[in-house]
Amino acid sequence: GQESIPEPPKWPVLGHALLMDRENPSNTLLQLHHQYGDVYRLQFPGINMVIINSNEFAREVYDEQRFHKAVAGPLEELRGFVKDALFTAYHGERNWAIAHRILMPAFGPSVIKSMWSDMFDICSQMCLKWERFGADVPINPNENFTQLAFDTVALCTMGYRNNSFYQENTGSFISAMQTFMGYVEERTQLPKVVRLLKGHTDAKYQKCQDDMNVLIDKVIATRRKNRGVRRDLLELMLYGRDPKTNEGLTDENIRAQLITFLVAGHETTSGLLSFVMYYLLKHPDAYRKLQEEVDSVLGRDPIMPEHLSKLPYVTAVLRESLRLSPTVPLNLVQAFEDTFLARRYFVPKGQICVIQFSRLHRDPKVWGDDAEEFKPERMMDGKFEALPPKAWMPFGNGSRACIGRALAWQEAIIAVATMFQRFDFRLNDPDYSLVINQNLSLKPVNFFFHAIPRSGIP
Ligand code: MNH
Repeated sequence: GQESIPEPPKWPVLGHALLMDRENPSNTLLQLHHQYGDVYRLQFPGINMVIINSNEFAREVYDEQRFHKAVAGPLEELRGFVKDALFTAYHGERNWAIAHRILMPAFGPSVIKSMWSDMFDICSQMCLKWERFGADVPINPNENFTQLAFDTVALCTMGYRNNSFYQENTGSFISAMQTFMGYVEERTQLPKVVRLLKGHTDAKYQKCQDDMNVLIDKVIATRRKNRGVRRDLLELMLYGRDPKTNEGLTDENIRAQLITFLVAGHETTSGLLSFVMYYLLKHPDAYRKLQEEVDSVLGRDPIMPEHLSKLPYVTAVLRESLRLSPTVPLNLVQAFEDTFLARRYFVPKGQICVIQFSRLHRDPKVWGDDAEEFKPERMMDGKFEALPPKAWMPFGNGSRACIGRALAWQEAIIAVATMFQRFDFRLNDPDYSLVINQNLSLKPVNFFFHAIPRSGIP
């Protein structure tokens, strides 16, 4: 039979807007999940969503025959700037397919491996800084890891050195980007009508975009004059041809793609590293196991590509952190045609569905009664590979999944292994309990630690 999707009581016009805890929406979402079940409907002015909270329903909406990526909310706002670049392209948009075919090889295993020494270089800058500051200075992971992640993507994809660790602040590009992303967040909170009426009239909003464009245009122009100095993503974008249409990318599109990599690649990876530190510092057993693995595999040597397969515990810690604290907290998809979920809930064509990773990743049917606990052991010894389909989705789904996954992964392993090889860590506040800031990405708030250089490691 047919049933309607459960829905909390709502106000006229505002719908469920007043229900949401603005500071911490995940509190409300947790409560609604318990109250209304694995699938329920929410309505805000101008948008109506079906919220997906379990593996059973995720498997349905991740069926690419029935649902496709939706560009709505913050993605729609970001699209105002970077248009049809990979992350913000509409489903089926022509330039997405062309760029995807040109760029996929550039994110392949051999290219990612060739980024090794650049990644290690940036990570060493961070470690040197911590060594010089010493054990007494509290370290803000969000700041440090944002600098690490930003400098890494900028260097690895386009040969640009932001030198964040040598600057007083993060540098003008990062601050322009952060201000801009602040606007994206702010505007996403507004009803669509208000957004359309306001337009993008704010001069500061425009200036951030101009600043970013100017810098990226310089990077592109310099490379045009120095063809072949690096074999990186920028080179491929400038001179690569789509094997299918034989078309290349326009300079405007390349600029948008580069900015997309920086936007998509720095907060996400930075948040992952912050949460890894949080979980390790709160779980001394896991901390000890990880450091023992690092010591026995690396000794005093710098990490090399051949070490990767010998660090299963480091890998499991990253996976488990992303399960409990997926730094991209949700995914939006849309129905191709009228359809039913679980054969009984009607979903009309175009319906937006929101997959809540924090709920999906705690589905007790998949993860068991200890789903809330941090246990890296569940992510190793073949158990990760044996998970049911669509159980662990922090990098998204199918053709629109994260193109930077292997880059982020290699960067994170280099960083975690090198940090624990060179330092011991302790919490600044031993009683710190996790407060999460949920904007476009998740990060821990007011979290500080100390890095104590280990004797005997150069
Ligand atoms: Mn990334 C898409 C998560 C690192 C560049 N990324 C996605 C999606 C998720 C995601 C989820 C799918 C979004 C959607 O369906 O709407 N990304 C992550 C996480 C990390 C990450 C959790 C780090 C940890 N991403 C990176 C890095 C880069 C990058 C690093 C760039 C170098 N991501 C992208 C791009 C897309 C994307 C580009 C869009 C791909 C496409 O749609 O073709």
